[in-house]
Amino acid sequence: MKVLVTGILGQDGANMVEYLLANTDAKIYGMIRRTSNPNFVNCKKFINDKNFQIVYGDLSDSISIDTLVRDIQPDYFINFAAQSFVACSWDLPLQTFDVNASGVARCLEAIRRFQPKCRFYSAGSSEEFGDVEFTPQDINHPIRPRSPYGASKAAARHLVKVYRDSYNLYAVHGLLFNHEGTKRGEEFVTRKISRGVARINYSIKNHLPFEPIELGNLDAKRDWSDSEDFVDGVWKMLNQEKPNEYILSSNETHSIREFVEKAFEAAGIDGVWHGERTSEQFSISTESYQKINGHSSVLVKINEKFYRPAEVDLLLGDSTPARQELGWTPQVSFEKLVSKMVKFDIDNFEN
Ligand code: NAP
Ligand code: G4F
Repeated sequence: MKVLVTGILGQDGANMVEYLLANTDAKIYGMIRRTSNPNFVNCKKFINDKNFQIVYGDLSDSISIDTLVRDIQPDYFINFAAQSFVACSWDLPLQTFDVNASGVARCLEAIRRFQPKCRFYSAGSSEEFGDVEFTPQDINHPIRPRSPYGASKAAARHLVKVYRDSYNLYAVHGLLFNHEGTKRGEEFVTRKISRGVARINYSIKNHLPFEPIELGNLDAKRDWSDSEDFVDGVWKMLNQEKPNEYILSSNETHSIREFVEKAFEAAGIDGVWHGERTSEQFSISTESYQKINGHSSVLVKINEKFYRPAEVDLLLGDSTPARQELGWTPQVSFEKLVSKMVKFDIDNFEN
């Protein structure tokens, strides 16, 4: 069995490769794009595995995608590559659309032309639901994107359906709510917070001054899970009799504010909120402050530059069908996820 996985330097691609190497005998081809200084930090566990091989390709280059599918003849093509940062998609709308939407068309065309039996996964997003009409969101929720990123993923979803219907391909576009973990990129809010907590924790322990974490909208709510749980759901979606599409989600929602509270709690730092709107701050409670007397006690403050031109205020998924029909069972709760990320970043900050 041969599996082509894209986005392997990122979070989900790396977790998928680890999952496939642990659970199958497949030969894995991990696609990376050419960059001057690639970061292999997420690939440490498998980079030298005998069943793993790096290949070059880029979703914006159809020749590279055609060549990979034609030469490898993969049984599965799992496409996690994307311009995945919503905030940046207003700065790079065309590049986002080219990679996330046209890139999926390039994958589908390559499969249609060179290996039509290949099963294809397209990484869809709850961001497609956008300005939500009802809660919890299920697979029938209308597409109402609020960002160029959301629009690009919605376009990919239509393309996958068109190719599935037109050419009878096994192609699925999973609708995944936010998922995080120790391989998460540093600009996403959860990792930004867990790394910030680790930095501040180190300063407090060593009686050093520290700068607060600067965040944008604290009131947005997200349905957060662990990426390591989700790659199992993706693999199950790819191995059904028919290419049914599912939502993967935790079925809980929490605000950014709650993530901040839980993250500092996981490090044993007591904080309190005070102030309003853009002046709101999270500061060390008076009792703990005695220990670092003389230094600023502000842990989190608002920086308006992190507000977005349009926000997705509330995401809360309903993944009951995936749990019942695919037998998918996520293991990691919100609390476990936050403490796992904070602990990992504290351990790595100090070593
Ligand atoms: P990620 O960590 O940002 O990884 C994305 C990967 O795509 C990176 O390794 C990046 O390469 C690669 N890439 C970007 N542009 C490319 C191009 N033109 N050609 C080839 N590779 C390219 O994202 P993730 O969190 O793992 O997410 C995986 C997928 O799921 C994405 O499609 C994302 O949009 C989607 N998704 C994610 C979530 C979530 O909460 N994580 C939820 C729903 C959907 P470099 O390393 O070279 O930059
Ligand atoms: O962590 P985020 O950047 O993730 P976002 O925008 O929800 O997108 C992630 O999940 C999507 C699935 O729903 C994926 F498709 C997508 O690829 C990505 O993985 O922001 C989460 C929330 C937003 O409401 C944002 O406004 O956090 C808010 N936020 C507040 N302060 C911040 C910040 N986000 C970031 N990145 N940085 C801040 O300082």
